[in-house]
Amino acid sequence: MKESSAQVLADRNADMSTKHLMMRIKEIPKTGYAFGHQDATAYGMGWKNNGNDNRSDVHDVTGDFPGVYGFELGHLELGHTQNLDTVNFKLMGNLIKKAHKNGGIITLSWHPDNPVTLKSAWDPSPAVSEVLQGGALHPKYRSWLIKVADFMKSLKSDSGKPIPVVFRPYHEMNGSWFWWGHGNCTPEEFKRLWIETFEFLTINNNVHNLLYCYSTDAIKDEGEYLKFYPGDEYVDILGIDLYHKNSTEEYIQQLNNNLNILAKIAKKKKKPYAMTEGGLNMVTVDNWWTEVLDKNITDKGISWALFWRNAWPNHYYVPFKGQKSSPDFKKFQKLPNVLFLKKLKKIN
Ligand code: BMA
Repeated sequence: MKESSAQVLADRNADMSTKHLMMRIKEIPKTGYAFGHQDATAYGMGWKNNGNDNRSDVHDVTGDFPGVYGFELGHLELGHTQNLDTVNFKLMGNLIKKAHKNGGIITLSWHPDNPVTLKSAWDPSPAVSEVLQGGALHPKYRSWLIKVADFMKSLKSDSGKPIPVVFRPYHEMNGSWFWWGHGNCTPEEFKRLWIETFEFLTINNNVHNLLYCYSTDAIKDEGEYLKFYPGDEYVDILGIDLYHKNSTEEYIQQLNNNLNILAKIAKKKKKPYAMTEGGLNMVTVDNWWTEVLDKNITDKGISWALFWRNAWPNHYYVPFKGQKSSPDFKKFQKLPNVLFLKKLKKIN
């Protein structure tokens, strides 16, 4: 690969705004890394945005908003008005617009239902071969992708410019819990799914506001990371999802080991990289943000780290007012290398 080709986006016809987003993402590690939260402004602990709120649990605690905003497209493919987590898609569009206007970066995940069984994304029944070109469900799957394309194209700023987003479909494919995951399709089928999705969105549907992010779950080595990788020409950003599930020691080891592997791969490929999901459910360690997280990710060169949603009292990943890790989270927000919205918007 030529030196310069690494600067080219997967989508050769990407909008100017998409190229600009890529530049910002590459620029971030020179200062630090951005802090992200899933569904940050859609709801939080004990509240739900009715359309008029400008609120996030992160802001309640720190007085600053996240730099990166994750939203989820699951059930868009079915034509539903709200996603699988009951976020209305119109509201989502407005929250994306607001986050973008304020200088935030948007990343979209997608947990599409299993197209064969019509059960959830977590139904591992084989389905990928059915939706690929030549498969019985290929036309139906295309109708799903058209809905995704339409939503992406509807994202426009006040002045009518396309809002660029990081699209992160078919994530955690090295795990076997999703229908597109390990053991439920072959790596070759997965790569076809990625490439056909990419081509259908860009070529057939003229979607040009996406950066494509490939993200695995935790890995044991470089080989596992790249097993399903569709190729440099179809990917802009490399991601990894790292959750603190067992002991703190184990997580510290995993952060260091996995982010070093990711950094090594990404540097070879000259692509930016990020911790695309993660966190400690219910943040049960008081000084988790500064001592467990920041200390072990700060020197890795990631562009951002995104924490999962504040869904219920026993399923949340960032503090809300009064939560035990709040004091430490405030310290974390003040670290010069940790970019919440106020600092991230300066990188433009
Ligand atoms: C999972 C959980 C689910 C949710 C899904 C998609 O990790 O939070 O409750 O439906 O993500 O957002």
